[in-house]
Amino acid sequence: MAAEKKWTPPPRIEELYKSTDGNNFSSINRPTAGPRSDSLLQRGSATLQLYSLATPNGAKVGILLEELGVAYDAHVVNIGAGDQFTAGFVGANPNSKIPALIDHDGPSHEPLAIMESLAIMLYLCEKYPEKEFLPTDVRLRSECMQWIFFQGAGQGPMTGNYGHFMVYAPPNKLETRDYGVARYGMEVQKYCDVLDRHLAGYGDFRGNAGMRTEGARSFWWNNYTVADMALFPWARMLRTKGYDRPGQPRTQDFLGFEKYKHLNAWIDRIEARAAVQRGLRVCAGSPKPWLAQEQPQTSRL
Ligand SMILES: N[C@@H](CCC(=O)N[C@@H](CS)C(=O)NCC(=O)O)C(=O)O
Repeated sequence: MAAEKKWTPPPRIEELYKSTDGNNFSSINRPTAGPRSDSLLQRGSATLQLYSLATPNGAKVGILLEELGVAYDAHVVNIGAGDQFTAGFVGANPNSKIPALIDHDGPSHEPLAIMESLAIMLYLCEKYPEKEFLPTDVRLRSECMQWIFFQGAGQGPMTGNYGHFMVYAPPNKLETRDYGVARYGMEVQKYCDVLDRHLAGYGDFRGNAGMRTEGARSFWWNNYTVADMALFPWARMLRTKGYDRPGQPRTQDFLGFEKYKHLNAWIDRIEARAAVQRGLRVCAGSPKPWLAQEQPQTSRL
């Protein structure tokens, strides 16, 4: 029997870069940070300036701003065209990823730039506490923060990586795609099950794992909070057409998304909110923004 070929990495990772050719983002991906052009950010008249795109990470902030009903200007950052690498955007987010927010009336009335969608959301919830989207009670706040971290460290990246291997990875990398889709798709199913079980009423945050202690929850704690707004866009992504491509099964069928009954009902409830519908359209520069070639637009909301 022939010995199985062993994978041996080259001495340095740079020798492998070529093998990423053909993925949708390979032309803009680099291992270094910093600006690639001198362009500065556009600025509107509101104190809050949002630089974003209608992806799930962008939608989180768009939804919260609409739910808060505060004034802001929203600027489309076309990540397919490399707008995230301008000097202006890098000044707001050294990691060159949407969304970024600049509050020109930040602490001590000084401008404050914020990167990371969840950090932006927590900042806005604290700046505008009237709607009580971030619980102040210590127990509820801790529960809320756990789900916020769960979202940012797990649900979002895992779903994004699943999407990468499902639709953006090079079409000829068959084994790599199978592996990536299986690995991240299984994780995504697990995350969906965690969410579904929470909404079904399992878990009481007193350590009674698996015990169904309450009835089904309408929102994350029956009250609608920042955790709902954070978790919603990536969960919804799996039942929209975002990862559907001709000749491939629909992602919702592929992952068996209909079996997450409580999760689906929760998505329906959130989708029904007018502010959420508006939030999903914030910075929607094109139906497939990552493929768009047009110049950035500025929209006054
Ligand atoms: N953890 C970040 C992730 C942001 C993120 O991944 N943004 C993507 C679009 S959804 C992006 O800007 N990608 C462009 C790039 O990586 O060059 C957040 O939640 O803000």
